[in-house]
Amino acid sequence: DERYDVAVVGVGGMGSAAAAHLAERGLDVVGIERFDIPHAKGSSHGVTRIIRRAYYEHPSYIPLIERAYELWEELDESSGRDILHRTGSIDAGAPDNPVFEGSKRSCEEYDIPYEELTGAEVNERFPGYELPEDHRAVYQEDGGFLVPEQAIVAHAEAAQAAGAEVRARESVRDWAETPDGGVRVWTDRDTYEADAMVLAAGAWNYKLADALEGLAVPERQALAWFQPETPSNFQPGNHPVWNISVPEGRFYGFPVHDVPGFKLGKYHHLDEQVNPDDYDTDPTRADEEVLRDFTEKYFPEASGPTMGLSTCMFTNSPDEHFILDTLPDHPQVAVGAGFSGHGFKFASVIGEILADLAADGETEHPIDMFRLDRFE
Ligand code: PYC
Repeated sequence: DERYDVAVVGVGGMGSAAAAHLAERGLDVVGIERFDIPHAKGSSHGVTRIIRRAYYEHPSYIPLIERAYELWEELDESSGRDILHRTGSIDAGAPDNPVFEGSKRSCEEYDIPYEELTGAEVNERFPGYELPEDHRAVYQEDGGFLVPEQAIVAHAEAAQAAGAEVRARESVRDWAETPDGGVRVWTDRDTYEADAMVLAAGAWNYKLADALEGLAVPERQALAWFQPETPSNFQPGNHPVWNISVPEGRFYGFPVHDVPGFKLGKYHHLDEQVNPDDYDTDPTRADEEVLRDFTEKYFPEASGPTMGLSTCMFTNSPDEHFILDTLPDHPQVAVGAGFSGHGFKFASVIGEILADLAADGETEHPIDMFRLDRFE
């Protein structure tokens, strides 16, 4: 049997990027995906994903998001697909909330151009928003959205064009280290051997690595698309993507793109931890109500009839920061996990990091904050 340089398990947001980076370095790659490429059963479907540069979660993400932007631009160009859309971003909330404060801190620390606005100023400048007037907001012009399904296709096609073998509808059952320090991967169709492996199985990662048990926990999420009553206020040119912290929780949303309706969601929607192989994927009236109540209050012009509902998963780490590392007992296995609902925008650079870790065991990207040993 052929021995590959690297087996990539999961060809979704992260795995497709890793496969592309590895293959483009001239390595022999097999990518294995249990569903379709792309599919709607994990964490990378639903037409739009926010990208924002004024990263409120922590300034350590800024060098990574800068590189992610560069790589998205390259992919957009090389694939001819419309992947990256700039709309500007709003990070807002009551005066000392962490979304506004964190976003401003990251901009200050990394000299990112931004504007500080009150809620009243946001509402005036971007009709459709109805933030409380005393809210504080960071507006950052590079924010926008990615089209995740197109990004996955572009990365998978780039991997294939560089010689990678990509296989869908094939489920990894197990893997083990080989006596010579490689890996053997058993699927429901075949067996593969490789020198190294990338684990990028999203919500399924914890089932494939004991070291991730309790550290990459899937959570059910819901999304809604509501028809705006003033459509022009919710077009990409007029409506920045947003993250907003209010007493009801932390929410995010988008202008209308590709499918009808203004899309929004709530972080940690109903706090439901799930088994990705067995949970209620059908959206419910309760899911819808949380999102409609928020919309009626903060974006009332967008609270028309429901256009669509969907569910997806976050995979949460204990501190909601990413997990990027090699496995403690298996240095030939690179893992990207626990993206905690804010990973997709980084997929382009995470592919590069996972490729570095699988091919060289190390990376020049600053990932100290994302290592597994922080949980010891
Ligand atoms: O990171 O902005 C974000 C985001 C939006 C929805 C989930 N995460």
